[in-house]
Amino acid sequence: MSQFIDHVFIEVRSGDGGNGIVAWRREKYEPMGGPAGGNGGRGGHIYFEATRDINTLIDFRFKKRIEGRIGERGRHKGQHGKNAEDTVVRVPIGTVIKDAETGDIIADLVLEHQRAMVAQGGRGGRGNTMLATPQMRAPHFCEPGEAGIERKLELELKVLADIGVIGLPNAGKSTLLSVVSAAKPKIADYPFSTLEPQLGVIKTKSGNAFVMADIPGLVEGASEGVGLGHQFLRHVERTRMLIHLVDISSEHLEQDIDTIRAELRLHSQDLAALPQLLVCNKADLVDEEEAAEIIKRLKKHYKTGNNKKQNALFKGEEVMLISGATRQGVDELINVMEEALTKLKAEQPEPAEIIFFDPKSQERPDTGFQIYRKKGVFFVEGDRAERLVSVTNMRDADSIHHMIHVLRAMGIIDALIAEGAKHGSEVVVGATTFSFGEEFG
Ligand SMILES: Nc1nc2c(ncn2[C@@H]2O[C@H](COP(=O)(O)OP(=O)(O)OP(=O)(O)O)[C@@H](O)[C@H]2O)c(=O)[nH]1
Ligand SMILES: [Mg+2]
Repeated sequence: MSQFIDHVFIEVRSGDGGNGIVAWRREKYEPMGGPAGGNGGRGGHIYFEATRDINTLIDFRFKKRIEGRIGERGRHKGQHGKNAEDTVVRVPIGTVIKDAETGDIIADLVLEHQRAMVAQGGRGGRGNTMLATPQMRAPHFCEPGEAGIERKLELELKVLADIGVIGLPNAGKSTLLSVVSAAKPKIADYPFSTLEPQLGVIKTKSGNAFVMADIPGLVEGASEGVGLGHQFLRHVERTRMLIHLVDISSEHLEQDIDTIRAELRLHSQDLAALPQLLVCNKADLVDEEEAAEIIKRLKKHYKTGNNKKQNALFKGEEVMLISGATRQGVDELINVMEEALTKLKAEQPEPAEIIFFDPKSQERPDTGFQIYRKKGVFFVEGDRAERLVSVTNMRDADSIHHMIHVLRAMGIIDALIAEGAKHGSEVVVGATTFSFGEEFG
């Protein structure tokens, strides 16, 4: 548990729709019946799903591109091709998915089984059955399947901590983390020695394990951007409870406490409403009696015992005394946290499944094309144009007519003319070469 934020860039492409087909009814007494080509099936969607079974994004270091399955092509007798199976990419709970091009957050997967669709599969193309009209009862053409959606994504793993430790710089947060877990954070006798949130796993005697995060950098003005604490508070927003650590030897203890509490409230009401345990650290620096006085004073001042919910969680231990240096009170603190967390987890069962649909998962830059000229030959590049040509029957005049109609509607014919294509110019679309103005004009 060293790295707090795990981070990768990947590409996804949903499955292309299956092509429609051209087919004809062949019945005993009707040798050449009407059109019978079915539609292609839908291409596979791409989903991301959060799971407990994975803890890192390390798999994506080698799996940089994920492609959805292609829909089945249409079948004979007017039957549609099968939709492709969707692709479900499993990621750890706590994965934030962003559009790498815009930086927009697509989904923040914080719950087990939570899903987000990031790219919708292409629709299947229509077969000639569906394309028949009263004017053209027997079309010899069909539609290509729609292209899949291609996206660049950024995945970021923000590990979810059960407990967030907040407190002024130098309060001893890193020291506490290092004594309750195997984490080895930097500890130093000056403020801001920790620059990024640190995580540690606390293993309790009864065999439970929970994650504690040290959230550094909270100071007065943090909610206005002073220090680094503000951006780190995002991480604590997902924790179930907070430990507010203070240095009991401070000469202005109440002021220290109020500063942090005020920053919390300014940042987010939800955060301020989390169960919070006030823990006085550095007990070894004051004598026992003095410490007991201070605890009494704080309990009275903050009337912690009056908060029923807190009370139920912490059983009158709303202000605790520890020393990270000598480990005094640390085992009791672990017990209190464990009990409170067990209750909190039981109170907030996780919803079974939530699905996000990103509207952008349906945006198809499908109609885009490019024309370039090389040694007098015109090349048309573009997914939809190439697919269209690939499903067109070049021996059938109606089909070619339909293809040209669609290419014209896409603006490709005009663009070729603008580029200088003339009667007889060679035009290459995908794997097919045309003579402009004859089949193609
Ligand atoms: N005497 C005493 N010193 C402590 C105790 N806990 C921490 N310290 C000291 O206090 C100083 C700050 O401790 P850290 O754990 O680095 O404090 P922090 O809250 O992580 O500080 P930042 O990362 O700067 O926000 C260090 O010199 C620690 O050795 C304690 O219980 N008793
Ligand atoms: Mg620290």
